[in-house]
Amino acid sequence: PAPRTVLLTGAAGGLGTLMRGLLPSYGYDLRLFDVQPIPDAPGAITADLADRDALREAVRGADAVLHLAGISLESTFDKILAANIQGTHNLYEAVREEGVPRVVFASSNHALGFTPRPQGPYPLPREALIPITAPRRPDTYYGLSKCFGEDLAQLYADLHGVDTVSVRIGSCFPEPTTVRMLSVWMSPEDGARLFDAALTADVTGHTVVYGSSANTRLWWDLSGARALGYEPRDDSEPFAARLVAEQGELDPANPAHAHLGGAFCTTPPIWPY
Ligand code: NAI
Ligand code: 15L
Repeated sequence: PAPRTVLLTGAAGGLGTLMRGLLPSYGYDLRLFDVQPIPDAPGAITADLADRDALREAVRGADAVLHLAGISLESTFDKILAANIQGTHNLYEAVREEGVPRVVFASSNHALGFTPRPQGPYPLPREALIPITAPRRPDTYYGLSKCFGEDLAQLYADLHGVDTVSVRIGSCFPEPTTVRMLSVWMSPEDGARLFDAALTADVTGHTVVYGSSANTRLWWDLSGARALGYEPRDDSEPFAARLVAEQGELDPANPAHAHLGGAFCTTPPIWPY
């Protein structure tokens, strides 16, 4: 099949760089967009999500947008408002105006970070996993902006017929680095599998799924992602012995260990942005 043209926003970031490496082998022709220049990609669009004209030109003729751009940790409300809330609205307006049929939105576990984490022993039975219907409980302004993005996606689906798959990503990095991440880790390769499924699945409207590998210590229900055609191949468990030896098991009395969102649920969580 012909490559599908996908606008990748946030292409200079950690996840964007991983996906720039992995998604072309699925047949995608990626257009890259980020406020930071990407020296090794001369054709990349260097623009801010505040720039509506640049966004409109960037999405024109694309088959889909994989929307990763934004502030990815807690910050001040004003910065989150500009990049994640107004920026995501600008993106959806460009998508609507140019008739792009699908968005895959990088939502986050922090949209419901205050959900109490399930306790082991692992693997948990399905009924103990956090269901996709769990109420949202943002742990930060950052998490709140992901709730906004999901609701914006629903509005644009209902009102304008733009389809979105919102992926509530756990932790997508080359390796898990904390004991919490053993439960929410998504390997980059599984990330590419899930984004490919979300970009191509035969679904309409707004679909919300959790995004992680098939970890032995999984806390949430991956059945929604699997229903898109996602078949995870990785499990964090090979990293468990070393991380637990170094850090100990999660302590139920430690507030940074009590919830899905981990240390985002403690204050103050202002990172240098
Ligand atoms: P990152 O911080 O490494 O990359 C974000 C990129 O967005 C950066 O390159 C930045 O320059 C760009 N950006 C920020 N504001 C912008 C603006 N106003 N206009 C244009 N570009 C802008 O973050 P990472 O880890 O790559 O995450 C990507 C997306 O996935 C983010 O939306 C994040 O919230 C989401 N996510 C990531 C997770 C992970 O484990 N990496 C977990 C959950 C969600
Ligand atoms: C996120 O939403 C962040 O963007 C990422 O940097 C990680 O902190 C991840 O969640 C996580 O919860 O580990």
